[in-house]
This record gives sequence, C-alpha cells and structure tokens, in this order.
Amino acid sequence: MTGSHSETVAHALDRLCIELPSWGFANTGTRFGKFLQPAAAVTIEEKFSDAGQVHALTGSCPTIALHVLWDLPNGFDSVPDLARLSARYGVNAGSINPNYFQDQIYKFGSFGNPDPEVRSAAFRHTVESIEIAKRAGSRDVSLWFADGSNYPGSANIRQRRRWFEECLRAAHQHLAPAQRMLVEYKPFEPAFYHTDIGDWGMALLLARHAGTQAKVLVDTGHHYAAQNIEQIVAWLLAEGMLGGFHFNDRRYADDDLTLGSIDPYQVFRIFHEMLTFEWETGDPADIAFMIDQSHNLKGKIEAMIQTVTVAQELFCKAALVDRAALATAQASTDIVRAESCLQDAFSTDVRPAIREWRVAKGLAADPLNAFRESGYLERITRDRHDRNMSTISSYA
Ligand code: LRH
Ligand code: MN
Repeated sequence: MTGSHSETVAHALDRLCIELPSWGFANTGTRFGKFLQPAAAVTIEEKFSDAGQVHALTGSCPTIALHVLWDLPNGFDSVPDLARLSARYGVNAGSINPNYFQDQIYKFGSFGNPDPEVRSAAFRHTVESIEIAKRAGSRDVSLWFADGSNYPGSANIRQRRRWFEECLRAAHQHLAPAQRMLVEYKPFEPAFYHTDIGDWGMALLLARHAGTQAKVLVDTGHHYAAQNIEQIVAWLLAEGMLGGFHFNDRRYADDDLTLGSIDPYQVFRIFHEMLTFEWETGDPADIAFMIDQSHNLKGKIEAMIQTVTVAQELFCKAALVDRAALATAQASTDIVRAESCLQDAFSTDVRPAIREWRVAKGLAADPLNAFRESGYLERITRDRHDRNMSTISSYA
C-alpha cells in the first residue's frame, strides 16, 4: 500500500464515528424466542460499560444510542445519571429513540391510530423524548413507527398519513435549534399489509412536511431484496435529506445481522456514494452512522467489535476510490474502467494501514483478540450469570 493510501486510511479513520445501539448488548431474539447469554447487559450502566469496551478497543464509537423505554425507564429522572456513566465509561449518550411499538395502546398504531387519545399519548412520548435528548445533550431524536395494518381495507391510509403529518410537524416545533428529528422507514414487519412510513419517499415527504430539522434515516435492513439502496442514498443526498444510517446486514428481510457478514460490497457502495457526494460538493455530509443489530447467536460484545472493525475496513476501502479517474471514465462511458475504480479499491487490503493507525492511536492492533485476552467477558459473565439465566423466554 502506498504512503498516500496510508494517509487516506488514517484520515478516514480519524473522522469515522459509529454509534452503538444499547439494545445490541442486551438479550434479544426473534418471535420464536431468545437464547439467553449469561454476559448480556440489562442495566443502562452495563450497556455503557460494554459500549465503553468497544470504544476503548476500536477508537470509533464515542456514543451509544438509547431507547427510551428500555434504557430510561424513569424518563427525565433517568437523565442525570447519564453524565456519571459517560464520565466512568468514556462514551456519551447519542440518539434518543422513542418507543411506539411496545405499549399495548399501540395495537392499531401510534400517530396513525384512529383513537385521538392514543395519538396524543404517542405525541406526549415524543415531546418527552425530545426533552430527554435536550437534557442528555443528544442531537438526534430517531423515530421509527411500527404503524400499519395487516388486512386490505382495515386502514384508511391517506387519513393516517394526515395524522402523521400533523403529529410530526407539531413535534418538530419542540426541537432545539441544533437538534434533528430522524424519520426511519420500513416496508413491513410487524405490519404485514401496509406500513405507514414504508419507504424512503414517504419518509422524505413526511420529514419535509415536518420542518427543516427533520431528515430521513436509512436502515439498510429496511429494503426489499432487489432494491438499490445506494441509489436511494444518492437521491437523499441530492435532496439534502439524508440524516443517518442504521447499519446491519441481511440475507432475506430485516434480519439485523452483523454489518458486512452477507454483502460487504453493499456497504462499500453506500460509503462510496456518500464520499463521492463530499468529493463533488466539497461539503462534509452531515450523516449519523449508527449500528442497529440484534445479536441472537454471536457474543454481543464480540459481534459489536467485529461490526466496527468491518465498518472501518469498508469505509477505508471506499475512501481509496480514485474519484478523479472514475469521473473521467464515467464521462467517457468507459464502463469497465469506471467499475474497476471501485473494484480496485474494494480489493485493496487496508488492514495493515488500519493496524498502523490503531497502534499510532495507542489502540490494540487487533481489537477482537485484545478483548478476548482482557478477561472482561469472564468478569461480566460472573457478575451477570445468575440474573440473566433465571429469566425464561418463550414465544407463546
Ligand atoms: C425497527 C428498528 C428500529 C429500532 C428497532 C430496534 O426494525 O430498526 O430502528 O427502534 O429496530
Ligand atoms: Mn433501525
């Protein structure tokens, strides 16, 4: 690898920040149950501690995304402790995620619910979450709605859209000037006939209607298999409406597998679109990189370290694309030359340069190995085993 390549890799890593999901450290599963891990995190302190390990080992994860009901059960009263946790574990509270899918009142939706009582309950939860974000010093409030229907005719889709417009715009008024509202779309699950915010276009229109601080969040798992995600990313960039990503991987649907485990070239192509936007416009793309995964079989912390190191590699490979040569090849319809610009970068082994960057930063050259030798897993397994393995999980 040339000297300039090493510089490009180091520069890319110096700016790469990937937010970790608190729920990625907890025992999660599928509708067919969850396989309990003795070392899984339950308390917010344990989640900060585990995230702190990943950041200390990788150098790329300074914030942890919080889900209000799962992490801040006492609402505002849970916020003051965040400063202590940040100081102790070296990671800060990141995006705040309200929960519109767990409470029984949301059977027929939240903002899309025909019952005005339920819509206003969801609205109050949103305003509380925005307030929590202000007090926690979090910039982003990240909204995902499970709202939709399971049978044709059972929902008035346009009427529900009007309720979403009203609620999102009213919530937007509560944002502090520097805050953002990220609107996440998903085509299906748990709704299996229609989902109110089903694709990027619906999310874009609702975000635009809500206000200037509302952007679209792209969860890579929230697309039909044949969809070209990087084209959606290119369009959202062109519209100035791309606010963030939830990275994960999938073979079929919203599988929430670890990033790059199934299609690493997909993530590379997404990073490439973003970096090309920056290269062409000279503007840094203001995009939040977040992980959103569910580690049902892999060790939670190992899966997270693996995810971040793979993201580091793919981001560095995308940074190595010779964009000047690519632009020339595109302009002259030299298809093979153009494609080779991406393939050459993707097939470049950036791992030695990444190891150099880690050592230069005083980080472990091999984070996963360092974690395995740290004894941290053995310690938390001792501390958490009895509590974690006493809970029974069953589908029905
Ligand atoms: C929905 C989703 C959303 C989170 C949840 C944990 O599928 O991607 O971003 O709230 O997963
Ligand atoms: Mn998501």
